[in-house]
Amino acid sequence: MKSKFLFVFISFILLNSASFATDPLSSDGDDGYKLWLKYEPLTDASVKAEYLKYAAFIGLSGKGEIAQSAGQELQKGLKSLLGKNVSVTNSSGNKTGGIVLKLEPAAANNQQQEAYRIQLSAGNIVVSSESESGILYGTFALLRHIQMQRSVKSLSQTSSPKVRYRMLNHWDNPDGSIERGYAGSSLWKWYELPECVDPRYEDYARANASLGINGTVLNNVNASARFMSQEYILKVAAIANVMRRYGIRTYLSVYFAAPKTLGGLSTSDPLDPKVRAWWADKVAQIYKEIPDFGGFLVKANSEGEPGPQDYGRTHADGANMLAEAFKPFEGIVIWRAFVYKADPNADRFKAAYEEFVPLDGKFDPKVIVQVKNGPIDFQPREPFSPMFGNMPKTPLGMEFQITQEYLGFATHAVYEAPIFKECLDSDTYVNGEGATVAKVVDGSLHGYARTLMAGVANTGNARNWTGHPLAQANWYAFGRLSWDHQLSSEEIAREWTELTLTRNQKACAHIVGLMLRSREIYVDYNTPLGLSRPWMGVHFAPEPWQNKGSRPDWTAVYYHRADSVGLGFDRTATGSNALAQYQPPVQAQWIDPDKTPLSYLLWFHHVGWDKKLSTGRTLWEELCTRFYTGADSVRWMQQQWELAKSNLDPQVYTDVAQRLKVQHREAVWWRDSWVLYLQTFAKKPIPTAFEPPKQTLEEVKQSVKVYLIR
Ligand code: GCW
Repeated sequence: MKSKFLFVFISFILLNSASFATDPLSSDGDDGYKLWLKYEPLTDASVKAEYLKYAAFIGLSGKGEIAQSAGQELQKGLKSLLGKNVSVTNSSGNKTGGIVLKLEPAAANNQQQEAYRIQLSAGNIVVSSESESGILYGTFALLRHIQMQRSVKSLSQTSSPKVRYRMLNHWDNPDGSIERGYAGSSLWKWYELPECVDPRYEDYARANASLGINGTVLNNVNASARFMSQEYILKVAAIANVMRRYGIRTYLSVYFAAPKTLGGLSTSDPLDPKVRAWWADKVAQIYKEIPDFGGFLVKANSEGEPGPQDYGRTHADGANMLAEAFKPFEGIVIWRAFVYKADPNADRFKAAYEEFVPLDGKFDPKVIVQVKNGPIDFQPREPFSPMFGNMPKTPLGMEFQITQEYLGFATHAVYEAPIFKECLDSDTYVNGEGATVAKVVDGSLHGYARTLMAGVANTGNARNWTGHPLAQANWYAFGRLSWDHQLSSEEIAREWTELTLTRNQKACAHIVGLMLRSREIYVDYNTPLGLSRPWMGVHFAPEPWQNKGSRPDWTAVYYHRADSVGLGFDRTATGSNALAQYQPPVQAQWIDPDKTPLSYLLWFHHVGWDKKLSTGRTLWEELCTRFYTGADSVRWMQQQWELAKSNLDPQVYTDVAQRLKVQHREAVWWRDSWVLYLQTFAKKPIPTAFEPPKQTLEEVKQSVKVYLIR
């Protein structure tokens, strides 16, 4: 009796300590920590039986640490999915009935080292690749297939990444805060590093590797020079040691004036030999500690950050100086194109193009210029940046924003894959039809050797990583698209939902439907018909009336241009002529207000309040219709969520249900602010189909004021 009790007690301790190893603060129910890597036991008996036939062993041919991670992950996954402890062996010999992870010699015709193949061969499931990273990606793909209870029969696949550098950009500060972060504080515990290595770093790496992400920039682009000190390089090295095991290279954002502020030089002029020597030494010092260091990300001469222009030099001078420092190493320099000058008469839309396009061909081959998807700044809907396609001699990387800076922070459900896809699928018409932004970014249009897709991370130390449980899908979608931009938003939503929330097909359909419509719903109540930036400061409270700022383009009225005549920014030849930055066929889509798709209308035209639109309604009526149906549609989202309830974990169900209530309240807030404010120009009644706002403009303004009090 006594010994039985002891056995039960010891098992209890072991079980709990085992789960603590990866799950340091687990609570009752699904707290979201495991993301899409839950590996919940298979419930379909016939599928389970199929895989059990291949569960005799895991044969691992790679000896490096990435291959070891693949073996471990597979073992862990199978244990939970099939309930079987499968041992890992180094040589599978002629054995059958197992899963073989096989490193293949590099084939001459295959450039894509990270590609993988999964097939049934000689009685085994074989995952093969030329690289250990490829094996790891193939292993995650196999686990995804099993998790989704797909049959062995549909297992065969080959896959290769379309873009070489697939990375997250963290806007994390050394004090633990995150710029535009809504899921708690930074994952990186700088004050505890390098001695304390949080087990969570490994789970972060697993999650990224499962999507094919192979790089991470740990710190904010508004960078601190602190990261260039030996003390911090050692801290970074401790994180890099974890990332390396999952094929992820570590990068840093750099402060351009570090030679002065940290190095004590009298200048940071990129053409000064002492400055060049300082950076060369710095890079060498980093490689001593981090042999696979990825490179630098730089925000220069943007929003007050220092840069080469402080010394009369160009972006290319600055980037090339850093590239020179990386010459002896594999690392690269990623130079951001997010710049806009303080010219009150200028159109900010045009700024990045004007500064960068003339520099085409002047950058060192080690430099990639990283461009935000749209010309302004991560708005809920923007036309694609006109830079794409217009710098054929310079690799242009894509910068998407995963964190929901302009998309309702952590209280609004907005599935972002459609935003990413909309940009990637846009045709630049450079050299004719079919020249999509995706083809610029994946290098196929201009033959770029180095290609990049970056996403500004939405992670933080919230237990579920992203604050809003559905925001995990945005991290997931970014990663999947950075690997293969041809996947559809729907496929990705389905995968994520099945892996993360429920395998029940009906419930899945409700959730996927909600996700797919969520972005348009948000746009409708937030910035319909091509409106943008109705906010300053915190980037969330609705302030379309905001007209005072230290620069004209730091006011809301600069963007929407509401007046007694109408609404919208004229970017045709009668206005700023930003449209001229696009190829003629693109201009043709947007030049005529009668033909411009409604979703882009106010981006390019100042439209009269009474103008009849293609819907048969006037501009004013259409605006009201969008604001009202948008806000009402959040109710529809609530219903869809409710319909999935019985198939959801109660903790996740409640969390999302509560956030949807906030979303509805805030959607009404947005609607009322806009409608009441625009009414002061349009001077028209709200169409009778809609109930007029319950509050006055003054009351809404007051509530925004309260929201913004520090
Ligand atoms: O969107 C703006 C943000 C800033 C950010 C900047 C940038 C990191 O409001 O917080 O700074 O863009 O991308 O550099």
